[in-house]
Amino acid sequence: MTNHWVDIKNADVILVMGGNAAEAHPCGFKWVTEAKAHRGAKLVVVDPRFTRTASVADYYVPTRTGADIVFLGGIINYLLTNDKIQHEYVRNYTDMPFIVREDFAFNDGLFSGYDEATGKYTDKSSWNYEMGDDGYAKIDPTLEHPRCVYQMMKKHYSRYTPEMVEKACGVPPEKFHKVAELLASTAVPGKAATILYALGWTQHSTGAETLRTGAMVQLLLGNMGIAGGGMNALRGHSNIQGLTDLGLLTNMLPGYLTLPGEAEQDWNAYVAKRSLQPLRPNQLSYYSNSKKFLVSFMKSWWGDAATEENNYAFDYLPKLDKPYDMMQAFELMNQGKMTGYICQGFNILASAPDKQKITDSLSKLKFLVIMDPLQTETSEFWKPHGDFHKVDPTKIQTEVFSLPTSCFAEERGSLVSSSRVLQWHWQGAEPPGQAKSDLDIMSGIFLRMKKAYQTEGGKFPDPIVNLTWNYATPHSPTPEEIAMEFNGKALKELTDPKDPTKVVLKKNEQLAGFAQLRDDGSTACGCWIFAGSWTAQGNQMGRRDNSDPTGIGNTLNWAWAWPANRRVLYNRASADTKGKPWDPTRKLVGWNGTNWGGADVPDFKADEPPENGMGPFIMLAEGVARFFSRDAMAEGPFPEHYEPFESPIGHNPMHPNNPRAFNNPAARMFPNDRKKLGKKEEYPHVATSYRLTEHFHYWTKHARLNAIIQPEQFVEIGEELGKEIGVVHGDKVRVSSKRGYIVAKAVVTKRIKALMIDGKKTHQVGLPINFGFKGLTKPGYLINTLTPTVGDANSQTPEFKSFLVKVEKA
Ligand SMILES: Nc1nc2c(c(=O)[nH]1)N[C@H]1C(S)=C(S)[C@@H](COP(=O)(O)OP(=O)(O)OC[C@H]3O[C@@H](n4cnc5c(=O)[nH]c(N)nc54)[C@H](O)[C@@H]3O)O[C@H]1N2
Ligand SMILES: Nc1nc2c(c(=O)[nH]1)N[C@H]1C(S)=C(S)[C@@H](COP(=O)(O)OP(=O)(O)OC[C@H]3O[C@@H](n4cnc5c(=O)[nH]c(N)nc54)[C@H](O)[C@@H]3O)O[C@H]1N2
Ligand SMILES: [Mo]
Repeated sequence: MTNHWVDIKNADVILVMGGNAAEAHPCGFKWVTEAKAHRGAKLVVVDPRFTRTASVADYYVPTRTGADIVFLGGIINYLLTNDKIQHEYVRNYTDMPFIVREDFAFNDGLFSGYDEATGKYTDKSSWNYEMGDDGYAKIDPTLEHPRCVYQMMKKHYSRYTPEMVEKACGVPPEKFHKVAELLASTAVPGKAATILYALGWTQHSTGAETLRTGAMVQLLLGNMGIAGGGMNALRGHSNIQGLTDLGLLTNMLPGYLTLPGEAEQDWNAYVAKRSLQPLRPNQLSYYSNSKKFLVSFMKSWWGDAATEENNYAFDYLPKLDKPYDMMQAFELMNQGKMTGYICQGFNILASAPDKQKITDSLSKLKFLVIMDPLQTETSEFWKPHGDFHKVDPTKIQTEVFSLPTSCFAEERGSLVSSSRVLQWHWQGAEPPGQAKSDLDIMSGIFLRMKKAYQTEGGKFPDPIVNLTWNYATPHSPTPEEIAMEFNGKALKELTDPKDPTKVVLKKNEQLAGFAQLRDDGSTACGCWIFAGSWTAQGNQMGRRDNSDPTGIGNTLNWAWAWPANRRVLYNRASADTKGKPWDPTRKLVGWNGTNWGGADVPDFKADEPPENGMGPFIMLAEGVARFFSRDAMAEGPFPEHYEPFESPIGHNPMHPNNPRAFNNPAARMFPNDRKKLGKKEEYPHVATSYRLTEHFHYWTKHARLNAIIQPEQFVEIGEELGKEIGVVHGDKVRVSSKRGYIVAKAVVTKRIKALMIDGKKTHQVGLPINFGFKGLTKPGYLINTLTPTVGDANSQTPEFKSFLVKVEKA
């Protein structure tokens, strides 16, 4: 979240689109209720299904899954055409005045740089601004230049008309206009809208661009960086925010630093590429400090073995030939190129797309390690479970090792919430039987690996044998030791660069924050954005003072938020160019003549006078927010609609005559998976998948009470579809896709209505994900038997929310 849970209470308009917060985030959803009750906020829900969130909405709009860029692009068009934008904000705080290169082009769904032969973008050089001789990007403050971002954006989104929204989404113009007007009411300073989203936006081949389109709407309205505003990703597992923060994605390092690619063998070039220099005069471009973050991270991992002479052990970092996301891993496994797989807290047979592919792939391994408190579908992938899971164990040689782990409530440590708040928790119970914590198991594996490398050698033992491991009990590090390591410390006495007589930190003293990081190897820090979470004053994550002097809900002494305990990102943008809050009743920060301050930690240089013209988006080289994302995204600088890989239309309604622009040209798709895509003629119904509030994925079905309240798999279909196929409530239906079929009970409901898509009546089908063949619920099929292996172009998130099926009476 750019903002945080409690801050939702400050919103005047709340758009829940691409998520179902009342059921998937019931605790956080109370802040929506607060905003409605105490501010009279309006809640708008746009979802293919009438959910429990929709049931308390002021306005609900059913839409087709996989077409939200058309809807949001329509909103952008509406705001620009009707001039419902916050002028002073967009002029000063966004890239609207920037001039785009002359060779940048967009033609019938494809951007310049597209290579006809490969069907890919091979040259992104034109996706950039025009640069001046002074080394800065050119701008036109009058916004009249035909190639300034404002004019380019107006042109790009002029095609996103209410008629197109109706055609692609099945949303009639009057409903669309109602949503547009409600959002537009917040274009004035002093009004705020927030957007809450989750998987209904991310789990598409165009997921990341959908979020960007939402962010563009928020920027036009001046809703970024203000109380009650923002782009708020409601995250999943209790610590999934912590997972990304710590860089546990295969191409990442802690703190959103990125691993080098294969071509990046040169340390200085690698650092330079990540140390973005300002694109406009007087801008901060905070990533120009990247070397401090990187060197301190490598000192944390490799200690004395990381020296200036060996580029702080840069050679130890893997150089990626490609991202090794889950789909890539299973593709390689499927090709027989992988020997072993460690599945830690991951029930992949249940949770990944195309169960058959996962089964075939796991069957080709030599060994599979399961670290889980439970016996899962994955740990038993080799065992037949009737019609639900057909395998022949005599043909599977994979050896499965089950290492029972404890569960979060049986350990202490920190969890990072969607609000970016690191909150310490304490152990509630002892783990049962032989269960060990993940920390102990991983340490055991590491120490044995290290010993093997030390005694037997190997191709490149250095990164393993030189890894820092200074824990009091090496086979059982404490969560406190790990947390202190992430915060970081001084490796020698540090003095103030401006006044060498002044000692900033003593040797081995914990860092107070990332501003103290050095690029000369004198600081160590496991995750730069966590610096400040465990200081010389102790564990900041364990703080429990909920006082809130301004009433805005920031509670700066409750636990600790990254970065720098800041609760609302980009909060400099909550004040005008002179530093006066747009809305004094919801002041976050303001300029008092000598510094910035208020109810939040300023996201800005605290003593930077407003007249110097520094932009509020200090993490970007522009200093301002981007509508034009340059080459940051895989499929182009402006979000464009592409159809899901299985589409009920069969072409892109925005580019009916260009088959190349049917689907996202940059999406993750392997050739063998392409053969397993279905067509609308055979699979006429649009399916989406979602979770039930009564279960958490695939594990609460092992708990009796949860199994009692939601005992078995069902399929949600609309009344009209029920009639068409002769199915009444409680009948069994067979749902098939090109990948397989499931059989389950039908819930025939008014909650899903047929929509008119491209002039044709189209039925949508809802598939709850929480069931399977292990646990106390009625044994059944895994719904990922049906889903295709297609991934988003930037995040590689699977297209779980939009695919084609056929529903029949079983
Ligand atoms: N009780 C419970 N809570 C959970 C979980 C759980 O299993 N159980 N899981 C957690 C996890 S890991 C996650 S990631 C989050 C997920 O949180 P959510 O994303 O809120 O959960 P989903 O149920 O997947 O809901 C997605 C919603 O998006 C809608 N949708 C589908 N396609 C589209 C589309 O194209 N456009 C729009 N506008 N809407 C669409 C669906 O109909 C559905 O209502 O929930 C977390 N919370
Ligand atoms: N079709 C479809 N598929 C989906 C989704 C969808 O919306 N539609 N949603 C996707 C999403 S967002 C998610 S997050 C995934 C979820 O997919 P998974 O993460 O695979 O599902 P979980 O059941 O949450 O699995 C977590 C496992 O961790 C174990 N566990 C719990 N605590 C601990 C611990 O402390 N240590 C260890 N080692 N294990 C522990 C649990 O017992 C459980 O077996 O599913 C994805 N799959
Ligand atoms: Mo998730």
